[in-house]
Amino acid sequence: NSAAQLQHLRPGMVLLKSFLKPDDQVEIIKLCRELGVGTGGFYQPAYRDGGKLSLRMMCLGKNWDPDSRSYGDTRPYDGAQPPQMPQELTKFVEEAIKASHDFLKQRGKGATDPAAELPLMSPDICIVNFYTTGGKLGLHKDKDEDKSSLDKGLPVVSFSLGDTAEFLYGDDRDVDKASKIKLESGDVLIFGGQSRHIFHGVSSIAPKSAPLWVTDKANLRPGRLNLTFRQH
Ligand code: AKG
Repeated sequence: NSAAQLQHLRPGMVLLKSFLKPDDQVEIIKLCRELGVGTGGFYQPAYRDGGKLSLRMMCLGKNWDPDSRSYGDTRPYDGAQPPQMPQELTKFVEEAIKASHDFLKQRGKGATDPAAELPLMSPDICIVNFYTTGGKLGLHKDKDEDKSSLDKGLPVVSFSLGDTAEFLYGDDRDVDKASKIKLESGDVLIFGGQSRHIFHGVSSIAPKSAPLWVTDKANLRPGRLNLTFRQH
């Protein structure tokens, strides 16, 4: 995508601004809506103490349960099996990793193997989060994948659609020390290798910041859709 702009945020962490084209964004939103209203679709997860997450969630490929922080074939909420991972989505993930590799290679003047900094990954799990304008997600690490996936630093690939998020990341679970970036509709964020274990979260969603193709063509309700892909 010629409009895409890549930023190297830290070793193993790349932000691809406007990587998903408007038509691709519309396609992904429609796909998530179709899957989201069916079996294993969106629900509001809760912890066993009764607290609820400030977002709605759907898993593809395998279920991830926020309360037990573990993966499974069905979800405890209603016993549903998550929908399969659509091939269309896998394709975008692979293109994004490849674009990051090209970018890292150019940047390092071809001296280093970009896959050493950011390993290749073929996703078998996607967590889809929908944040309304009051939605947020506290600083956390993604550490429930298989040990071998984590040890290899296989990246998390994240797609942002709809309203803009303020995204926090850093080495500590400390909001004041965290770096802040804006994730806008069409942005892809990748963190793997040395950055696989960063703390990250969403502090706020900017109301009415979604582009027109999202609100008018895809008819996304106010809020933000985020897809994070991983290899279990
Ligand atoms: C997660 O699902 O683990 C996230 O951190 C999502 C982050 C985001 O919504 O950008």
